[in-house]
Amino acid sequence: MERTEVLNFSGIHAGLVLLLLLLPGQVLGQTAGATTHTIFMAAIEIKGGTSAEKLAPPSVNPKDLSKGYDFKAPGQADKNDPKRWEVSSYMFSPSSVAVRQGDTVKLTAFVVNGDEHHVRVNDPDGREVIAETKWNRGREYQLSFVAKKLGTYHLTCSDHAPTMAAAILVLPRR
Ligand SMILES: [Cu+2]
Repeated sequence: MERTEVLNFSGIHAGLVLLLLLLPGQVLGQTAGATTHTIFMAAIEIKGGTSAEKLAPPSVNPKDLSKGYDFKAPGQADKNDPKRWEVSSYMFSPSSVAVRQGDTVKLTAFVVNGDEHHVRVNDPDGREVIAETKWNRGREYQLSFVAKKLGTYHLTCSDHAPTMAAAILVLPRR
């Protein structure tokens, strides 16, 4: 009987200790300070192609839709296969990431495709240019900023606009 009471007391005690240990963690989780997000991004080019025998080339030249698209008509794509046509598109991968307001975005970008990309990062209301620089193939670049404003920070490449772009979505802190 006495032993059971001791056990019960210990059980309550252990529960209290556990609660005290967990509570600050939960409170901290809700009001935690800003963190740093290390994001690895690559500038890439995706390609596709087929034969005009299988599918007619597009009636609208993809180059007219975006500077980031390329189109090689039958005869241009492959001299040994005059019916082949090809398309390609430059992009950032990943093309969207989410952080919370006040967090630091530490972007590391590696250029796999394209010799040159003139990139720019704009804040959500377009008032502030966070960065404006040139990225070359085979090089890795670092870009760091604090996501002060809610909304979407835009990373764009003027050489392959408007489709070579990435969005850094800034959510409110909980
Ligand atoms: Cu580009």
